Amino acid sequence: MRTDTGQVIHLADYRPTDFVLERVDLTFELDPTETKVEARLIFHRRPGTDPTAPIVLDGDELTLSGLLFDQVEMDPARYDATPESLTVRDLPESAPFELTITTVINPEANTQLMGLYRTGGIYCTQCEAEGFRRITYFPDRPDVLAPFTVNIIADKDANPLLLSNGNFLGGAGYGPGKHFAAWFDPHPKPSYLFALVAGDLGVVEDTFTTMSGREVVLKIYVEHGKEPRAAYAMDALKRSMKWDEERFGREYDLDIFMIVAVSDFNMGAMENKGLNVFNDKYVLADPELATDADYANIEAIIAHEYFHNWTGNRITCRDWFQLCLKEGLTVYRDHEFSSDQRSRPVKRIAEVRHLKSEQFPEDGGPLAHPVRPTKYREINNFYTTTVYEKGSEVTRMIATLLGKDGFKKGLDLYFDRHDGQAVTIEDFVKCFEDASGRDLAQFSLWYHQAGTPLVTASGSYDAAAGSFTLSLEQMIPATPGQPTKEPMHIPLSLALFGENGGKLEPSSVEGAEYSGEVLHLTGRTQTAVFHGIGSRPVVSINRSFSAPINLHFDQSPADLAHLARHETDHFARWQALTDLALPNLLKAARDAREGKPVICEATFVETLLAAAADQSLEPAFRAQALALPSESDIARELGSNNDPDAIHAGRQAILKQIAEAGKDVFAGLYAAMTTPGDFSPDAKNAGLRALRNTALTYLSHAEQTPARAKAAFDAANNMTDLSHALTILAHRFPDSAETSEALESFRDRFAGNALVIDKWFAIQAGIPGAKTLERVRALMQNPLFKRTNPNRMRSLVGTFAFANPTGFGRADGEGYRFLADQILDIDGRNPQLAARILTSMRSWRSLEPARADHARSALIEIEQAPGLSTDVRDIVERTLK
Ligand code: 0A1
Ligand code: ZN
Repeated sequence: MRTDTGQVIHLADYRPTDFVLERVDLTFELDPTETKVEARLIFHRRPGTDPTAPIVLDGDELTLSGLLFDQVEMDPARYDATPESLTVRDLPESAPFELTITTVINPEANTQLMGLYRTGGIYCTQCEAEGFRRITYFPDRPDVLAPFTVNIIADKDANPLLLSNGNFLGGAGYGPGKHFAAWFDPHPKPSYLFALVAGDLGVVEDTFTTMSGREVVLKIYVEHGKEPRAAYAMDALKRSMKWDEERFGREYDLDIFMIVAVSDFNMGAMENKGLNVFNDKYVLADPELATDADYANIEAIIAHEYFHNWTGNRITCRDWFQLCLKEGLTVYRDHEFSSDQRSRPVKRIAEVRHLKSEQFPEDGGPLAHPVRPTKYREINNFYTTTVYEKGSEVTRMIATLLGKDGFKKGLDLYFDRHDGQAVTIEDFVKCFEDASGRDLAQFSLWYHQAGTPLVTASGSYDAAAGSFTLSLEQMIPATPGQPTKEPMHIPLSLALFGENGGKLEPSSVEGAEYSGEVLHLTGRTQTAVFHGIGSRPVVSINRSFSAPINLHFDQSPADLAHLARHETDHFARWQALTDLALPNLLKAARDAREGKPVICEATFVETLLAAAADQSLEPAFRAQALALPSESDIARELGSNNDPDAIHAGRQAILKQIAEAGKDVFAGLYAAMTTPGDFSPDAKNAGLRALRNTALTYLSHAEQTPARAKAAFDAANNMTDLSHALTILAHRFPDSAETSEALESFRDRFAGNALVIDKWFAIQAGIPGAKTLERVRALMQNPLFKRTNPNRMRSLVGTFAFANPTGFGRADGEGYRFLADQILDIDGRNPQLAARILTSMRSWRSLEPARADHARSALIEIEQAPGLSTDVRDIVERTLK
């Protein structure tokens, strides 16, 4: 394991390599513990650079077993090899030369899951960001691109499949019991996109005919016997390929596209050229085993990785500071895809919920960083919701500023201008400036300034003048390393609604650019006057969440209720309902803390129940409206001195009051929202299930007994309904006989299915209350628990730390101490996973003083432990700062 060197990498230090890599030829002789890797690399010195400079290649835990220079053994005086680097001197001034580097690596011992490793009996690689240097010495950085030839030699019986990037060149027997295969990828690529997979897997095959009429073979590899469960992923892949052609004119560029599903994977999936490797959680689905959320995730991630072929692979990042160049853009593209495939407003609500619950706390805490950071200690720690989700929001704002066609023109220019290159955010933004003529200099601050802007709005109506004045102010909070901020360009989608619910169109607007229903806030303060407004308007600001900001706008419950009924943008209706809910939930938390009774305001309950019963609204929308802000949303809004128990108690009391007031509505929905015919995972049917299950949750609050949930559990014929019923039982009635029985029957029925057993662990890890820690400890002793499997770790330890504020945050601090022990244990095997789970501590400073003290002690315990990885040291030190 790489332990911390304290080295910080700065964007300002970027310079191109001294040597240009022309070609890569790799030969792998696979063996579980001693794999031999021979890398033949052809370089020439970059013209104009120091003619005496040595070449320095990256390594990570490597030992050199051989080095040839132009096929002749190299004089040891000319090179130095350490586990971290290979330096070669006295190289030709301009002529190309070849280095042949031999290393021997141990895939079986690779528990970090970076580089070449073993999972479920197969060989697999993960090279982003810096995993390739664990395979061979290499200029392991994204701006070094070359065509790769890959030869794989392995035992034939154990590894009938030998896969790598690009197109298949050929294969044959190779001595007794062995065979080989050769692959060639003509598209120059950086090392992080390299992949190799070998082993024995089942396959699902299909084809796709591209818009220019080429036939592409599609293959999804899964464990034998699981082939039928890859059908949905295959369908999602074909829809993604078609959509990218139609929406963005992007055609696939190899003869074959392969996906391999593996069970041990640190992240969701990886876009290696022509050979995507997936966490099997995001490939495998059938109604009995996968929830509607699983189906939606599979569709989104299949699309995401496929879309990377153009945004990431054909055009890649110059350096890792530019990560949002590929990730923000590709998330934006997968969001658009899912919006087109499903319901746009419902998808937008889900995106914003995710952004607020994951990215806003990051941006408001010690781990805040710009979308395009300027320094890092460990790049693995920058695969964050800020880079991905806020990066996507920034891309979305460019589309809002330029309009759909303007955005498409800019993106076309980007593809034309930069195909085959490794570029920067500045190059990307320039394409949109050049295509539209719009100056994006101020807008670019979104890439450089961290922190969620707070926009405060207030309005006044002048009936005599027929004008409405809106005063706006923006404030961007200080974040680590950025004490002061410049005002940003914030595009606010905005509309005015009249008393009868219709839209009011202003005759003119003074004081701010307002076009296409977008108001451009560019000053620190700004006053916009809307003329020609005949009656007092109800204003809707930041419709569709056009900008990722916090908005403070003091609107009356009556005005919010008006928007919840009349807004034409359904996202904004949901926002109005949320804005009605929040003050109730905040007050409930305060009242619960002081032992006062919790009382819910009437307009809110009436408006919410009216939306729930409104048949003109999509069921999926109604389910989202009824799912109140979460406990961590409430904590974030409260901001400081948080007591998770009071937040929980207050929220539960509000849920109960809504449930009691709406008992008939919920009983009606529960009866009516049935899905006809065979199971279908489409958005419409998923919406019916979501609303029915939400009704069930409220009914269980009204009835206060597990009976109805248990009956739903017994009757369920799909995983969505089954796991929802089990969650109600476990979270609401943890000590009931019904719950024990359901948990046991679920475990027995699915013991052989890892992905479903992950749900069983996660549901229990999420049970509110102080007692859950003991349950989690006991579950770690369960024979089904597997420490080395990242999905299993995330389902138990991750869910407990990220999604159980009262359990993890129990008053005596035992939850935090437990986490410290787990982090140190995980860090010894898999630093990336340890660091990610540790980010669950990012909001510790907003806890009430006693809990904050416990949290700090646990963090210090981690910080002081010997031999920490760079990953964990970086997170723990930033979290404590
Ligand atoms: N580029 C991938 C994410 C990814 C990053 C690092 C990894 O290392 C374990 C794996 C995957 C994506 O955006 O999907
Ligand atoms: Zn990605």
